[in-house]
Amino acid sequence: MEAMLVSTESPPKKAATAAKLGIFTAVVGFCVGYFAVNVVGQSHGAKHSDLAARSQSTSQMRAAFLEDDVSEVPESVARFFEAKQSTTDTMQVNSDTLGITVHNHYTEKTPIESGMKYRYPWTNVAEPYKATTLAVMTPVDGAWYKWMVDGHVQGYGAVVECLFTEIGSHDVVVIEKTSSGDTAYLTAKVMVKFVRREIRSLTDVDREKFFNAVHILARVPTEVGQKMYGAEYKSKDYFNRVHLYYGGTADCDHWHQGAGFVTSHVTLTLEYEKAIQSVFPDISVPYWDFTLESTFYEPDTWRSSPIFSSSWFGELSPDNKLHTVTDGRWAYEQAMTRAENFSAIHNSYGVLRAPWNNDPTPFMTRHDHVYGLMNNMKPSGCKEYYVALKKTTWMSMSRQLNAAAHGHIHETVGGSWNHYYANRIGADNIGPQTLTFAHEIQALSKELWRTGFVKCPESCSMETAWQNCQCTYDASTDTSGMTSSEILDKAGVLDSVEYFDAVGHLISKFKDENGTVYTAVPGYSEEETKHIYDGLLEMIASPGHIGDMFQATSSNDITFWVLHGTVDRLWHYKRLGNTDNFDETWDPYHTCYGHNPSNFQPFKNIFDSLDRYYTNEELYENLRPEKATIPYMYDGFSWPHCELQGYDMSNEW
Ligand SMILES: [Cu+2]
Repeated sequence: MEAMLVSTESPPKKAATAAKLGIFTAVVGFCVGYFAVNVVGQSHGAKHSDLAARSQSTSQMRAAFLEDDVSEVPESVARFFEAKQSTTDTMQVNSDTLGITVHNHYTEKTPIESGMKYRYPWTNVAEPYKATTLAVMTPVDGAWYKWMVDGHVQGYGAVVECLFTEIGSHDVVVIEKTSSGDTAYLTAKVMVKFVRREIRSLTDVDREKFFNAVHILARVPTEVGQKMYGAEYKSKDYFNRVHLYYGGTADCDHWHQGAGFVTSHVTLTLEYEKAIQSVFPDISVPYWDFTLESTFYEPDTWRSSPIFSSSWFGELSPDNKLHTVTDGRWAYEQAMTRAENFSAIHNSYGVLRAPWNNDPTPFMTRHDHVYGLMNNMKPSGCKEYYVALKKTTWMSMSRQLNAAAHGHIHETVGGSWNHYYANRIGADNIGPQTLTFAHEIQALSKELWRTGFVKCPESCSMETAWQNCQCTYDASTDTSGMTSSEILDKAGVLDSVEYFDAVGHLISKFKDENGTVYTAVPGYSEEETKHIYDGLLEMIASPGHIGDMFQATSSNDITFWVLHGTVDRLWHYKRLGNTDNFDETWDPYHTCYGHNPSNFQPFKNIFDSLDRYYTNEELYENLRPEKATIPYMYDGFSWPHCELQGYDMSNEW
């Protein structure tokens, strides 16, 4: 553990960081002017008084230094820090008034929700690589103060500054000596963690730094980046490939539609956070609380939220044939081409995308339509969060986190287009029913691909038009001898689909009580039923082109990385709450590897350096929010806009 004065000479670790930043200067050069304007503009007045205070404390420091005759701390102080477990993280000796505050420029105004019941347990929290102010709460007139951090003299005076560089618990002692010679001590444990904040509450500098680090990961390959930034650096393509390997194989989805979704995505985000911190050690991954968009916008207006300005997440519905962002920081964000040498999984064009998504576009894609129709959804929000918080079992909560509390962000950001049979829906037929069906297309056609009925060409050159290189089900070449209903049943489609007949009647039951597929759906003749099955198969036979966020390399879109922290934040809150009402049993009955407690996930050396992969249950334990070893925490758990709508967002029940 180490801590140091901001103004002292750099130990090796800090020097290494400075070198990194030096390398980086050229790359971020273009935005330096922007930083300068903002920083100076915001804090001109504040800076003045700050400097005055600092020079005052410097003069105090010299005098205090000469007066320092307290060279040892009492036994009780030493014992306090050695104790593995204590009920409190501060202790006073010879005083009941001495107290301290720990803050930085964020927590000075908005303290972290910590040190109270059903929140993080630590009274004093600091953030690594952020200038931290340690201050005596009510300094005694004429008294002399000395600070020790992790056994080293940190400074003198009622206020000192400190820069922690390692996460975990740090020991702080402040010694007070009054003019009459009385000595008192306050000992405090300070928990140091990266704090994840809603992206809108970051300073301009921190937000820019985060986005710039994301750009570095997109442009510097892992092998090069590890030489520059160290072993924790991994490129964007590395993360895309991992997500593709676990979400894009034919056997089943190892990362979604089961409890493994939570542990995998939360740990992937943490691994990503470590990678961006290898570039800038003081940043963390912000989260996007889309309940704000959900609350304050309508389905046809939420894409105009300022969060999608070209210098933040970028445009959500680029108006061009490729559905590619062409303006701002995500303009022409690359999707890896010629990926055959990099990944065993890719599409027919060799682009690093889900194999059922035969889009040749070499850039990140987004669309506000699904299945050729304007998407009528907006992010889900307060209600879905509330429902997640009130779940009483881990199994049901993980399902809610996987689905509704995820906000429909993947679908509404990614969208889909170029479905071959979508034009079967006539313009005058579009109603809520058609849209419900359109929302399901991606999942349904993916299952047809998984069962081998939808097939994609082995490979297509980039010159091949998309119409000639489609993934589709072709009845004329199907040698299985199966009927449409048998194919749909084998792919599991009949258990979940909601289909609407030509006049808009909903058909959602395709099986009788015994699970036998109807040869005549109630209310329809056998002839009509066959027609329904054939039509349904044809409709979902063409997965079309799917926006990156809505398929297995969703991690190519910046919105992916700010989305799963949002889900994790709810999980933190739940686990800090009343555990008497939360059954944490993890059922081992999932049929797809990746979703059971003993299944391994592709992560190692995240919480230790044992060089072995973690199982889901190990991740579940390591990710407990109250643990000292988890490197991050969230700034808080309040949703005033949800409370105003009548949702009780407490976790105390
Ligand atoms: Cu995912």
